[in-house]
Amino acid sequence: MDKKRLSELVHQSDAYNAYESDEVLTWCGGCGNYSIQNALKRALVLQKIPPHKTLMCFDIGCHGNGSDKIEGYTIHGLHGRVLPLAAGASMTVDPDIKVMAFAGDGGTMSEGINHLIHTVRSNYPFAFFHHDNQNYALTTGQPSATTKKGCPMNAAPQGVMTDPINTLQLVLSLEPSFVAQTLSADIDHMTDVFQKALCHQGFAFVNILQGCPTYNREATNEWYLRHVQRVEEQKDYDPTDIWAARRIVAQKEKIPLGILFLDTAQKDFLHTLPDRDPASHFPTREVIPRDITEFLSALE
Ligand SMILES: Cc1ncc(C[n+]2csc(CCOP(=O)(O)OP(=O)(O)O)c2C)c(N)n1
Ligand code: SF4
Ligand SMILES: [Mg+2]
Repeated sequence: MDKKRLSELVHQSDAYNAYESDEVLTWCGGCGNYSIQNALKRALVLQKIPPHKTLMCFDIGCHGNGSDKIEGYTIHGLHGRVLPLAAGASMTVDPDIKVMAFAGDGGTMSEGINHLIHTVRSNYPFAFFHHDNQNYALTTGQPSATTKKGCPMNAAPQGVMTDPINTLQLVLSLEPSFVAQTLSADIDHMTDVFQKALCHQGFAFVNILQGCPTYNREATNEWYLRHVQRVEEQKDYDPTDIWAARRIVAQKEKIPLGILFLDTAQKDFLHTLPDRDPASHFPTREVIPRDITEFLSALE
């Protein structure tokens, strides 16, 4: 069965519906957050991960308002701080729980850029979905570190004076283990990339070029679709070659999409820790279930 057909069938399944929440969606019409969350649900279902086996950590922002739009365990943390939140969670939850983090370009590339650097270096075991809509959207369209130079924004009507930061170049300079880029206008591509990120043993950095029709009128879905180039369609592209990845994100002709870099040999943070003699398992495995019925009834 082709991927498109499979993806459509997933959308109609009970496993997909288990992720649907009753909350009212509040994003603007045409917002990329709809398709991102749709692709995430498809990817989780295709990976056979049910809602009760997830822990989704959300930053503050438009994307973060998705925290109650999806079933599963969710935490809505502080602005710019979702990475240490998810890193801590990934160290302490049961290893069967899939930890994920979601944040915008504002929180990630300014307030929390220090956390990004150390999370990549430490290779914590969780997947990170970076919603890059090139602005601080929830606070009504201020420029972020990824806004294009010269682009007029609220609070910068003359346009931003600095060049945008090259997020992928920064991440690739930190010896990452997984770096991918995808596009909110292409739900099948996102579903595919998200599944690979969910399977990765280590920190999976997924940059999502997200449409924000309300505040980012320059990089529209149509504009992106004209400018992207899928690395999986380039037969000589080698995602295990860090310099190939660094070259492709440095050039300005086309925006690369797909798995740009993958190092499966790198151990994630948990597996770099020495065993606590004589135990050779995670501390969470040592939690002993206790019957607390008697204790609870004493409190009534
Ligand atoms: C430390 C801190 N600084 C600023 C804010 C105000 N604030 C809340 S959301 C937001 C914009 C978020 O932009 P981004 O992270 O790109 O997410 P988006 O809304 O674009 O999805 C800002 C500035 C805050 N809540 N906390
Ligand atoms: S302001 Fe932009 S990111 Fe926020 S909900 Fe509207 S379209 Fe989406
Ligand atoms: Mg943003």
